Amino acid sequence: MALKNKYLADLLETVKKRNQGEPEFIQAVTEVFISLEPVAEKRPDLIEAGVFERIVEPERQIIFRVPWVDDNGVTRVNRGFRIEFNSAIGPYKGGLRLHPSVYLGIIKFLGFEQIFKNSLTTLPMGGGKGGSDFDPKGKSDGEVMRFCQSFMTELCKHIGPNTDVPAGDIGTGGREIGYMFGQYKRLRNEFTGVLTGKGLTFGGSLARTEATGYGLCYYTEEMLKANGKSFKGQTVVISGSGNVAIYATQKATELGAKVVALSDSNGYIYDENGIDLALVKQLKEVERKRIKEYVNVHPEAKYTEGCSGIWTIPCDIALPCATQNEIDEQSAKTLAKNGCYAVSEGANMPSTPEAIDVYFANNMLYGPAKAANAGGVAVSGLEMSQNSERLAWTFEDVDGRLKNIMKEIFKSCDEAAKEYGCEGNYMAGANIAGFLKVAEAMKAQGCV
Ligand code: NDP
Ligand code: 2IT
Repeated sequence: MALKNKYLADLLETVKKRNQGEPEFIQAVTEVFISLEPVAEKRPDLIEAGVFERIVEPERQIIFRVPWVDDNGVTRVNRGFRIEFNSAIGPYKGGLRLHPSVYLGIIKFLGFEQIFKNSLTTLPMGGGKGGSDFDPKGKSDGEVMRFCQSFMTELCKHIGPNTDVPAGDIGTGGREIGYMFGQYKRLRNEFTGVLTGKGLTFGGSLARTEATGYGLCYYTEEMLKANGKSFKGQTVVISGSGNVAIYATQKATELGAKVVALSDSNGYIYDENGIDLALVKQLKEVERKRIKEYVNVHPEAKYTEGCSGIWTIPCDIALPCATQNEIDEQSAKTLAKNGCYAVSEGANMPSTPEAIDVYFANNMLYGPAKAANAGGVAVSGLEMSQNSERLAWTFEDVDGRLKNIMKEIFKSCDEAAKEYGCEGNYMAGANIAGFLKVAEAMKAQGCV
């Protein structure tokens, strides 16, 4: 799809020139600009206030060296990033990704999307993202700890509970957040809610671990309900087998669905009896093993090498929960051909633009990442509130608030889509609703 609005088309050209070699960032901006065309037509005041130009330029980009010593005494060097993208509605907020594929373009696309996602949660959080090309896979606990301590030694100069509050993402879970929190506290001599996703004994929130996967299912259930459907009795395929995938599997199953497949970057398992989640948790959360080990316990299940084949499994609902661009045009066509009628995104930007076109061409329900996976950062926002009042809420309290937030997010997407003439297009609805709140704040605060 090409941009028709001349102002946005020209601005997109500038963004492309300024951010060469960062295709994921350009992809994210292009999608948002396409959605915002009716807003640009209706709101010349926002163009006059330079909101569009300003929102695509990060407020601050920090890139730093992360030296650490491995178990053999060898010095290793990684690159660290923190993109403080937008603070119009609150302190920068967003996760830290630790994966060898990390470079500036990945962190910028994630930080850009985080602005709109955080706005949709209704909580006061700006957009940010960070990470490193460090690969925690195959590293000892000691190596991971030394990396995290070195990473935080630089990062601590830029973050704070009222400035910038990082959290987890791919490769960054409870272990990594614990090491980073310990180092921040030691360097600053401050016990504050500077990170979210902390352990429950030092300021973490109940239900944060479950939040993204649960929230994805709450959002998806709302979307299904609005279209006369539900998870009950449906066959679901979920990619990934990390934090988001595991708790999406749990909640979808609780809501009456049968989840038949999970994956990792090496391959996927298909278990037509429904995934044995206790086993997956043991393998992935405790033993840090590969998903193929599943078939050692369940020989009736099938393991296939290569992760993209998972989209050839017939299903009613697909929940991509691994990584960006994991569903391409061909996979989307296969899903549609096999009768899949809904795709809802736990991962960030898991569908290529061509795949999204296929969803719309086939009248599939499409839950876009910014809205559908906002439950994780929403509960991070609730963790910040608990840290500020030095209290810990119950699981039921946090989970109840999460459910309400996800319902409200669906409602905002649905209503914005209707108001701007694209009913049923929740991607446009999410981009418009998320953008407008930030844009009003940017306009009100003047040219900063
Ligand atoms: P984890 O590190 O816990 O799990 C990631 C999963 O995705 C693993 O199964 C991993 O397989 C797989 N994966 C990662 N990279 C690739 C790749 N390049 N190709 C194929 N598979 C891959 O991360 P999360 O579950 O936290 O994150 C998953 C997605 O959800 C990401 O897109 C993240 O940005 C998004 N997200 C996470 C939130 C959170 O709160 N954690 C909140 C909102 C979105 P392997 O082990 O082989 O690498
Ligand atoms: O992509 C995301 O929203 C996250 N990785 C969670 C961010 C957070 O601050 O909890």
